[in-house]
Amino acid sequence: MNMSNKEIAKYLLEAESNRTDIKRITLDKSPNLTVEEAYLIQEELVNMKLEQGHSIIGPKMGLTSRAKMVQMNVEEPIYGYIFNNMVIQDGAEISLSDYIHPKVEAEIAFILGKDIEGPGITGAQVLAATDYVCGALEIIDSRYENFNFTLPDVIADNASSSRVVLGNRIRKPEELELDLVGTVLKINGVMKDLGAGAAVLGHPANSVAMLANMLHRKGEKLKAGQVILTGGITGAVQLSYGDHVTAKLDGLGEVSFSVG
Ligand code: 0L1
Ligand code: MG
Repeated sequence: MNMSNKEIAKYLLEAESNRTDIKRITLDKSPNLTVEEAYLIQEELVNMKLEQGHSIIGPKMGLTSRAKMVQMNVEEPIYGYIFNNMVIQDGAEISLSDYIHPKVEAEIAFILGKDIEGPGITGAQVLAATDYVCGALEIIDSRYENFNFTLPDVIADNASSSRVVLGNRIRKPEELELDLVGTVLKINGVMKDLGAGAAVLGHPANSVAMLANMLHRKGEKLKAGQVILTGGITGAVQLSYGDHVTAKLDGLGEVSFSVG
């Protein structure tokens, strides 16, 4: 079945708003989908969300850990977009019925003070352009059955983006060694995973640099004021009814939410 990029984007958006999972689009709808074409579908999806009146908080990076890159057999992470209606207050309760099969991962977010335009951006340039960093919990919720996708599928699906909880403790990036930020993810007091900032491409600033360089390929840049999720320090853990999720990040405090 041949569907246009717009039709596929609409199909993905409907799955998101109806909270129903779908078969990956490379199974039958677009078997030969390339990474480049997948980003065009993502662009349609982003434009549709903008037309619905939502605004972009910032792009995010995904598949930044070595483990996820090996699992997906890719050399390069991917990006997607976080919108204003995806932001959850620290400590809030979410309803499991608003999701398909959500997972959570702990991350570091960057809040930019200056625009960053590739190519050739380095982590040091990113740090100089960053006003603040904070801890974050990202909820990912692939629209595909059983999180079963290929790289182009997940790119088209806005990199599984669903929600984000930003921590209240904001710090200047120079106050911390971000690669050494120890992170513990707990559910109901039980440790589910742990890591350090270096799990994200060696240093979370490298993730933002890579994002700026990737966006340059389509003539875009990172903008002052944007909040950038740099990628999971921990693995992604499945959420269930009654879960109380906390991430503790050294120097960045605690971020939490509950699942009702
Ligand atoms: O934020 C992420 O790393 C998610 C990227 C997409 C892969 C997934 O859904 O696990
Ligand atoms: Mg993530």
